[in-house]
Amino acid sequence: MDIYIDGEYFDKKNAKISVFDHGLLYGDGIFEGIRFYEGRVFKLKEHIQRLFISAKAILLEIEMTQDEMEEAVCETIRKNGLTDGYVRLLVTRGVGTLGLSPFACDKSTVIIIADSISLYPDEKYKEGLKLITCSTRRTAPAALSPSVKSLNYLNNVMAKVEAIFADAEEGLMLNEQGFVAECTGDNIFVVRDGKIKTPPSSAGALPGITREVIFQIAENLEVGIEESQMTRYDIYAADECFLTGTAAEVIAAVSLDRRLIGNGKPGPITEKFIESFRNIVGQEGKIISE
Ligand code: PXG
Repeated sequence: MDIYIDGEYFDKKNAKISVFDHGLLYGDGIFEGIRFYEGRVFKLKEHIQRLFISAKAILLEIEMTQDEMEEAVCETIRKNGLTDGYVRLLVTRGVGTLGLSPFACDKSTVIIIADSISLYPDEKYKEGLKLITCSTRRTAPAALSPSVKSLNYLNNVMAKVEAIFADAEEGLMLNEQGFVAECTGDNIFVVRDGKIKTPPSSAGALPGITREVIFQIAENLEVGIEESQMTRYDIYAADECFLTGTAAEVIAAVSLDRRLIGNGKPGPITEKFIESFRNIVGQEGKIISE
């Protein structure tokens, strides 16, 4: 495996960064997860744009242009001879002295890993996921905007642990006010009476790139969709529910807190969206081998 660190490639054993990198010391940095299918990188521009906006929000200077970053992602995939997989792209604050100030860091570090990822076992894509509500809340906007894809995922990690301990595959995270935000690593959608609803990003949902694709599919299929403040009741009362994320793709959720959602099986609209999503990822995306 060839891993990109600041323009050079290292094998897995030698791909290392300093213990003085503020990404490690303070979780000071940002990341993206990007998928590629059949030799094309899906929504590459959108991921890189979101990365640069996250960087701006935390005053992190990336010493590359967006075009150069896109090329570095493609080059890393090419170097690894992959056609299908997952890219984990990180930008850390870089090496500095002890102490919080990011201004003690010389320059940011860019890391690109191209690998495979399997978030849920295959059968879960047919059966759907069990969800529980986590007591760990989504990051409050007054602490850090939940739109920044930062290297601070500890509350999401703790929420995931709650889900695993409760024998569920995913955990639902509420915001400080008790409204539905999203799951630990995916956005959430419900279907009721043929219409789709998802929480707005102001409720603590990451502005997901897969979430955007769902809006695009809804338009193509002429299915009504809207952002709406939601409580857990809206999920208990839904006919269908599904989750989206680059790693998770589109997957049904069939129960929440032991209440079956609809009849407890992936619903027809969810299945249509899964099929449509699979078609889109096979057709769109930046071609890697150029
Ligand atoms: N919400 C959160 C909190 C996320 O971290 C999503 C939603 C989905 O967004 P996209 O843009 O991917 O549709 C995410 C995505 C990883 C990893 O290890 C990354 C995420 C989720 C799970 C694992 O790279 N981020």
